[in-house]
Amino acid sequence: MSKKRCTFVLLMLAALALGSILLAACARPGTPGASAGTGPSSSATSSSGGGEPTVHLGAANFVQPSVDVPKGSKLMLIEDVAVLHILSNGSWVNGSPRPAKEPGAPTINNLQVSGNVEIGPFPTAGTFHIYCSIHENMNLTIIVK
Ligand SMILES: [Cu+2]
Repeated sequence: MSKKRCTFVLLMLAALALGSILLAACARPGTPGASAGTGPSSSATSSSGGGEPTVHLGAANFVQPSVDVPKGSKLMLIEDVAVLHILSNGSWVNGSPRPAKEPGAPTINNLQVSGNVEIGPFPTAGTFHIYCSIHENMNLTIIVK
Protein backbone atom coordinates (compact mmCIF):
# COMPACT_ATOMS: atom_id res chain seq x y z
CA MET A 1 0.00 0.00 0.00
CA SER A 2 2.58 2.57 1.07
CA LYS A 3 4.96 1.27 -1.57
CA LYS A 4 2.31 1.89 -4.18
CA ARG A 5 1.86 5.46 -2.96
CA CYS A 6 5.62 5.99 -3.06
CA THR A 7 5.72 4.89 -6.70
CA PHE A 8 2.91 7.29 -7.49
CA VAL A 9 4.77 10.20 -5.89
CA LEU A 10 7.91 9.35 -7.84
CA LEU A 11 5.93 9.25 -11.06
CA MET A 12 4.43 12.67 -10.29
CA LEU A 13 7.90 14.10 -9.60
CA ALA A 14 9.19 12.69 -12.86
CA ALA A 15 6.26 14.19 -14.76
CA LEU A 16 6.86 17.58 -13.13
CA ALA A 17 10.55 17.51 -14.00
CA LEU A 18 9.79 16.59 -17.60
CA GLY A 19 7.20 19.34 -17.78
CA SER A 20 9.57 22.02 -16.57
CA ILE A 21 12.25 20.88 -19.02
CA LEU A 22 9.76 21.18 -21.86
CA LEU A 23 8.64 24.60 -20.62
CA ALA A 24 12.23 25.82 -20.45
CA ALA A 25 12.86 24.59 -24.00
CA CYS A 26 9.75 26.35 -25.31
CA ALA A 27 10.54 29.60 -23.51
CA ARG A 28 14.04 29.82 -24.96
CA PRO A 29 14.31 32.98 -27.07
CA GLY A 30 15.47 32.93 -30.66
CA THR A 31 13.75 29.71 -31.62
CA PRO A 32 13.36 29.71 -35.41
CA GLY A 33 9.77 30.09 -36.42
CA ALA A 34 8.73 31.74 -33.17
CA SER A 35 7.43 35.02 -34.51
CA ALA A 36 7.01 38.64 -33.51
CA GLY A 37 8.69 39.57 -30.25
CA THR A 38 6.51 38.45 -27.41
CA GLY A 39 9.67 37.41 -25.60
CA PRO A 40 11.35 39.57 -23.00
CA SER A 41 14.54 39.91 -25.07
CA SER A 42 13.13 42.00 -27.91
CA SER A 43 14.94 45.20 -26.93
CA ALA A 44 17.12 44.99 -30.06
CA THR A 45 14.26 45.93 -32.36
CA SER A 46 14.72 49.59 -33.15
CA SER A 47 12.00 50.33 -35.69
CA SER A 48 9.31 49.04 -38.03
CA GLY A 49 7.18 47.21 -35.52
CA GLY A 50 9.58 44.47 -34.50
CA GLY A 51 10.54 41.32 -36.35
CA GLU A 52 13.34 40.88 -38.80
CA PRO A 53 13.77 43.00 -41.93
CA THR A 54 12.25 41.73 -45.15
CA VAL A 55 12.80 42.20 -48.87
CA HIS A 56 10.27 41.25 -51.51
CA LEU A 57 11.25 39.63 -54.78
CA GLY A 58 9.32 40.39 -57.95
CA ALA A 59 9.35 38.48 -61.23
CA ALA A 60 12.83 39.68 -62.22
CA ASN A 61 13.90 42.17 -59.59
CA PHE A 62 14.14 43.04 -55.94
CA VAL A 63 11.12 45.23 -55.21
CA GLN A 64 13.43 47.58 -53.26
CA PRO A 65 17.06 48.24 -54.25
CA SER A 66 18.44 48.27 -50.72
CA VAL A 67 17.55 47.26 -47.20
CA ASP A 68 18.80 48.13 -43.71
CA VAL A 69 19.57 45.20 -41.44
CA PRO A 70 20.40 45.58 -37.75
CA LYS A 71 23.78 44.02 -36.98
CA GLY A 72 23.35 40.37 -36.04
CA SER A 73 19.93 40.04 -37.64
CA LYS A 74 18.84 37.85 -40.49
CA LEU A 75 17.05 39.02 -43.61
CA MET A 76 13.84 37.43 -44.82
CA LEU A 77 13.38 37.20 -48.58
CA ILE A 78 9.73 37.05 -49.58
CA GLU A 79 8.82 35.89 -53.04
CA ASP A 80 5.89 37.85 -54.45
CA VAL A 81 5.85 36.01 -57.78
CA ALA A 82 6.43 32.29 -58.19
CA VAL A 83 9.66 32.63 -60.17
CA LEU A 84 12.95 30.95 -59.34
CA HIS A 85 15.80 33.24 -58.33
CA ILE A 86 19.38 32.11 -57.74
CA LEU A 87 21.26 34.42 -55.41
CA SER A 88 24.97 34.84 -54.75
CA ASN A 89 27.34 37.38 -53.22
CA GLY A 90 28.13 40.06 -55.79
CA SER A 91 26.30 42.29 -58.23
CA TRP A 92 25.54 42.98 -61.85
CA VAL A 93 27.88 45.60 -63.30
CA ASN A 94 27.29 46.92 -66.82
CA GLY A 95 25.25 43.88 -67.80
CA SER A 96 27.67 41.28 -66.44
CA PRO A 97 27.40 39.32 -63.20
CA ARG A 98 30.34 40.01 -60.90
CA PRO A 99 30.60 37.51 -58.05
CA ALA A 100 32.28 39.15 -55.06
CA LYS A 101 32.07 38.51 -51.36
CA GLU A 102 32.76 41.39 -49.02
CA PRO A 103 34.65 40.62 -45.78
CA GLY A 104 32.12 39.89 -43.05
CA ALA A 105 29.33 38.95 -45.43
CA PRO A 106 27.51 35.67 -44.93
CA THR A 107 28.20 33.32 -47.81
CA ILE A 108 25.38 33.15 -50.34
CA ASN A 109 26.33 30.77 -53.11
CA ASN A 110 23.72 29.88 -55.74
CA LEU A 111 20.93 30.03 -53.21
CA GLN A 112 17.74 28.99 -54.95
CA VAL A 113 14.82 31.06 -53.77
CA SER A 114 11.38 29.66 -54.32
CA GLY A 115 9.08 30.63 -51.53
CA ASN A 116 10.40 32.52 -48.52
CA VAL A 117 14.03 32.16 -47.49
CA GLU A 118 16.04 33.60 -44.62
CA ILE A 119 19.62 34.70 -45.21
CA GLY A 120 22.24 35.70 -42.70
CA PRO A 121 22.74 36.45 -39.94
CA PHE A 122 24.81 39.53 -40.74
CA PRO A 123 27.29 39.78 -37.84
CA THR A 124 29.39 42.60 -39.30
CA ALA A 125 28.45 46.20 -39.99
CA GLY A 126 28.97 47.28 -43.57
CA THR A 127 27.48 47.34 -47.05
CA PHE A 128 26.98 44.02 -48.79
CA HIS A 129 25.71 43.09 -52.22
CA ILE A 130 23.82 40.10 -53.52
CA TYR A 131 22.53 39.48 -57.01
CA CYS A 132 20.39 37.04 -58.93
CA SER A 133 22.30 35.20 -61.63
CA ILE A 134 19.14 34.54 -63.67
CA HIS A 135 17.84 38.09 -63.97
CA GLU A 136 20.05 40.81 -65.37
CA ASN A 137 20.52 43.79 -63.03
CA MET A 138 18.71 42.09 -60.17
CA ASN A 139 20.85 43.58 -57.41
CA LEU A 140 20.28 44.10 -53.71
CA THR A 141 22.34 46.28 -51.41
CA ILE A 142 22.25 45.22 -47.75
CA ILE A 143 23.31 47.87 -45.26
CA VAL A 144 24.16 46.40 -41.88
CA LYS A 145 24.46 48.77 -38.92
CU1 LIG B 1 15.96 36.55 -60.10
